[in-house]
Amino acid sequence: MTASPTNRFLAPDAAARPPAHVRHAKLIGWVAEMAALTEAKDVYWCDGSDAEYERLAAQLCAAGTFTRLDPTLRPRSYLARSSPSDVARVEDRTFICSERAEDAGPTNNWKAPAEMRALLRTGLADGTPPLFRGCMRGRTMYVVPFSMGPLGSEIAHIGVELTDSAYVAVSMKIMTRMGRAVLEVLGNDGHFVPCMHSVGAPLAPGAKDVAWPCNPVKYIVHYPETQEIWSYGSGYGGNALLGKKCFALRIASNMGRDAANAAEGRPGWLAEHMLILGVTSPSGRKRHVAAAFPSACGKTNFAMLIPPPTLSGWKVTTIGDDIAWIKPGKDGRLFAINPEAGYFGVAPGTNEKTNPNCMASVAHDTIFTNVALTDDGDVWWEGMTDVPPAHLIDWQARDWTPALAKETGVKAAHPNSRFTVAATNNPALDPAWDSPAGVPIDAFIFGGRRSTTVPLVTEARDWTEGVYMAATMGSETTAAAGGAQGVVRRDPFAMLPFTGYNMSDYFQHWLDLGAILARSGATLPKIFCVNWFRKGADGKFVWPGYGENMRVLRWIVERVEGSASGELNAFGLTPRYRDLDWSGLDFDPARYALVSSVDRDAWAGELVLHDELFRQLAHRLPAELPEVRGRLAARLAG
Ligand code: SAT
Ligand code: MN
Repeated sequence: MTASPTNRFLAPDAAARPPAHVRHAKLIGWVAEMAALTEAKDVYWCDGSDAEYERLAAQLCAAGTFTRLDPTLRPRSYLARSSPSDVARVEDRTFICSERAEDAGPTNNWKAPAEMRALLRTGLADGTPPLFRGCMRGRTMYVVPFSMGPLGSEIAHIGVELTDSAYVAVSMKIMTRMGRAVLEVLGNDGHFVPCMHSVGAPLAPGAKDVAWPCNPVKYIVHYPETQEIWSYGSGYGGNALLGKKCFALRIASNMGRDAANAAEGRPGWLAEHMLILGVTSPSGRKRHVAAAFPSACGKTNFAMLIPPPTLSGWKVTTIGDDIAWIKPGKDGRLFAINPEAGYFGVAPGTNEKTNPNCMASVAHDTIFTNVALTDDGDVWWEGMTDVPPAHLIDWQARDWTPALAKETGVKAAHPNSRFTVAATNNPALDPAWDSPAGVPIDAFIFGGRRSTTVPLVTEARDWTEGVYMAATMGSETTAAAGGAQGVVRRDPFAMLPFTGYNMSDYFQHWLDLGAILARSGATLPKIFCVNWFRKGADGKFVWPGYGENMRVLRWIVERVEGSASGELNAFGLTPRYRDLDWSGLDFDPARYALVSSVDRDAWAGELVLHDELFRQLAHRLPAELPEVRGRLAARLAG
């Protein structure tokens, strides 16, 4: 490698001498080039071992990034506190840099790749240096090889993240199949997606580091044509764990679409913001469901659901809690894998009642970020217990008491505080969760967070109407992303922040895939739309949610089986009160009406919002969607 003249801290040849087991010339060359650009102090190749995890965790404790939790209360677990300026995904700083702006489409931020490369990597014409030059000075660059999907599976893809954050390296060990085994699969010339990450906080010689280095300037950048990711300035979640939203959704959605060719009858595949669960009926019949919800709308809870006692013959098992890669099998059925190996879930609201499986999962070997610390060295967050502890250290390391919270409203845990935990910690893990072939999907569910308008559950009349439902889905925004919360925005397929190309083309891809599979004689999954979040006049949720969602899931599965009935309305098919199993739940028809009614006026208003979305997406919008809208309007008027 050529060390740049300003490269004072780079151990000479640090990157040029990778471990003996690394044989991939292109990877070695790229690592050397990036070490030179970033002027990293040294380069460390992660092997993914437990010993390495423990070493890095100890180092993070020494640096003040991690606090080791009490070994009896929370064995082998840590608490990290981020900078208050780095607590969520930054959608306004996320870019899809396709060659043509129209291929990113109106819902993505776009910059020409050449312009972005100048900004990040090569420097501006006026001499402004690129953001990545020297950005790792004084820091180690970790080389993190990872597989999204079971190692060696035909559906899986490999990435390599270079990062100057040890927090990211240990998180990637939990969230992906990470380390030396991945390099074995990669061999001498296997394909990998390069994922470049820096917190953007070079350390001057002798300077004291902060616990959570980051930069006020942030860029989360994707180049779909060359399949590259460049992320700068943030160490948090999806901004920094690049296998997750950046690769497994934004880049992978491009891969799945690029693999399709409608004219040649090639369906391609889907990369979706979906949990995957297995549902086993009392008779032992197993079905699989993939469900899309926006961030922080309960995907993890749904994926780990425990049915209420009266439905205890039913069983739900988790394949994935956030992302699904879905490919047609030889028989035309759709098979899904979870590309991830862990959960990066929202902590607040999680408790023994709402999600006991999750509480068991995070009982040990967990990294917590931005939750509160108890006086005995455990964690706490809003909603974990009815009565909060008398004293806590809050997520910003300040004293916290219930009285203070009452007075000022200050939260002990950040609303987007998270746990990072391996899937194998989950007591409800499905035996097929790591199956290279994936599981066959029988139903898709799309759900938003809507306090009004959208009924509890509706089955689409057919694939096209299902795509319409998903495309026009709205949801109230949550703390998972920066910006205003509780505002209804259209979030097509819960993919608004994650589709790595033009949203209209994405709709077309779904329609084409359905048409191609239907032509081949395959039975397509049924499509449903759900809403757990309708509120009553008192502002409280009407539907109890959580485990009680089993009642809806049962109806969905029985619709797939052909054994449950419902009633057609303007929007689709919904269960009547008598079509659901109410045993053990005090929920009368009047309450059911509050969560299931389709109000004509509200829907007239909703259609205006659909029109707004279609106007925004008019360029290349599939004609089928306005056609469905026309039919819907006619039924509402009729
Ligand atoms: O921060 S993440 O993108 O990983 C979580 C989410 O928004 O779903
Ligand atoms: Mn998510």
